[in-house]
Amino acid sequence: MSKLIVILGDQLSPALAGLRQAEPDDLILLAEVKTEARYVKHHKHKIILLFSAMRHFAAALRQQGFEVCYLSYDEQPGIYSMTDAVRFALQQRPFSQLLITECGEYRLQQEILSWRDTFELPLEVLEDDRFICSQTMFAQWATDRQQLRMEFFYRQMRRYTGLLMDAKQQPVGGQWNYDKDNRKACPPDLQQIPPLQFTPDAITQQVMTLVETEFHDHPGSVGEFHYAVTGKDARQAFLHFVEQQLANFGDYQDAMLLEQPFLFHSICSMYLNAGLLDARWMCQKVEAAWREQYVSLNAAEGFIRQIIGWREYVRGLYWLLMPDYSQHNFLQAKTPLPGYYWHGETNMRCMQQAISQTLQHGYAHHIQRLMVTGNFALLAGLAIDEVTDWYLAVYVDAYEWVELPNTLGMALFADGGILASKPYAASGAYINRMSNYCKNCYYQVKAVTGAKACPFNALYWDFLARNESQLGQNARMQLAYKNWHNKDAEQQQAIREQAAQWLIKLEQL
Ligand code: FAD
Ligand code: DLZ
Ligand code: SF4
Repeated sequence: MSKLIVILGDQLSPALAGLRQAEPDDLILLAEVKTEARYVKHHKHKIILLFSAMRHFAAALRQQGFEVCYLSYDEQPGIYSMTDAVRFALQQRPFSQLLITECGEYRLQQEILSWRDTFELPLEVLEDDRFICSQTMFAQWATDRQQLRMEFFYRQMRRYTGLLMDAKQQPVGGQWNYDKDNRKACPPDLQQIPPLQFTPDAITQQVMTLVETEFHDHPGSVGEFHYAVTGKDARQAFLHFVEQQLANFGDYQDAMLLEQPFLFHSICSMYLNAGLLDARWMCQKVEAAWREQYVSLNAAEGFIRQIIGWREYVRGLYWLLMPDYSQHNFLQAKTPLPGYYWHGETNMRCMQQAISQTLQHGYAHHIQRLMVTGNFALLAGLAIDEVTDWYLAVYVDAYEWVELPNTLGMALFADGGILASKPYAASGAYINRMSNYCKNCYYQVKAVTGAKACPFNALYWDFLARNESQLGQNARMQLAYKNWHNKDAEQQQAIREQAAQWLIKLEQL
């Protein structure tokens, strides 16, 4: 008898474990459902990308001769959840087995596991081997370690994949990590080559109309959608990055420039996370670009570290520690999220830039997410659940397995140091060093107190003072605390009063 094979919206990979088991008499199910489309207010571009990519993927499967049951959002009343979609498909004919590949989010995984009781059918959940490190392999790596630092995981992944390794199994160039070369500010006149854009085809246009009607109150605007929706186009976008931007990726990885939303980043997480790109293939292309002397080692290593290091590491951590991980709030952060996170209207130029491009493109690069919006949330003590919901909603690449460790762990230090050895807290000086935002800001980056002082400054010192009982013993915070204690009592009081003012008028900054 045939199998019912379920493919989720972020599993659009021809080599998916579930699809490798597909036989001619099986039925493949893809479903656009309300529970997935509405569990946060996903950015409109995310819904367009996924629904259109799902429809293109289903069409390609049919062309290969597979039988596909595709449930589109507006054509199947009564189907709200993946469970409803499976129930509908099971009514089509008898099946011997229900098959799915591991899903990306704990929330949905619980729903899937409940199918064992809901449906009288054996359920097989296959390992998602699109990730290089399985959940079991990560758990083995984590066993008996006092600290789960990314850098050591990354070295293991370099050995395991052989990427950027020499014949003696040593890192090429003699170092594992060239991060110190990747922190240059970007000259504003350096030529920017934009990421590849795609004109929406008929399928995408249909989805755009649907999203305009059904999701009009979600962030973003339908009209500006130009992302790839097929594996072929996503690969073309990535190769464009390798040819045009990768050479500068390393040097300017942490830089930010006014009105330059993409700089030299790949803009590929949204494709990779949906399954349109393959992580191993991407890393091989980048390694080849270095071996052919097309790009420097710090660029190639910097990129590969993000994929086989950070990306695999946060996924491993997520599955190792969920569901408890989402409950952490080490610094007891509970201030409500100010409205400008949702509309971008603030006098803080850095926040205005990071948020407005996020709302426009569903994209901001890592340093904008970490050191602008994330840093501000950390310093102001914004409520963890509101901040994590915001990050999950506004980015096209957002799925909880990658968003939660990055937000709760890296940006907010809410896990108390499981992911990061110290909080990524910084004053305006850091943003000024890495961008040209401050020159164009209403606030003065060098001032700590006063009506026009940069709010990041007093909030930074106040963050240290406020959290000294939790952070004061952290070895990597000693210099920061020494600087704070070097200030006299009067200075400290003025700074803390200023911070209190900012927190009172947080909505008006
Ligand atoms: P590039 O700068 O070109 O980097 C290349 C690739 O490396 C990315 O496409 C991505 O796949 C991977 N990568 C880089 N850094 C990380 C990281 N820290 N964790 C995981 N993968 C990484 N990334 C997501 O994919 N989804 C999210 O929901 C997400 N939320 C984030 C929230 C916060 C608070 C922070 C600080 C980071 C978050 N990131 C998230 C990580 C990172 O910011 C994005 O992956 C990156 O900005 C995507 O842009 P890009 O494709 O141009 O990346
Ligand atoms: C994000 C998303 C959205 C918006 N819609 C759907 C959908 O309608 N059907 C579907 O199968 N998947 C969707 N997804 C992706 C899922 O939310 C994702 O598979 C899980 O969160 C696990 O990562
Ligand atoms: Fe941001 Fe402060 Fe710089 Fe303004 S001065 S852009 S608020 S860091």
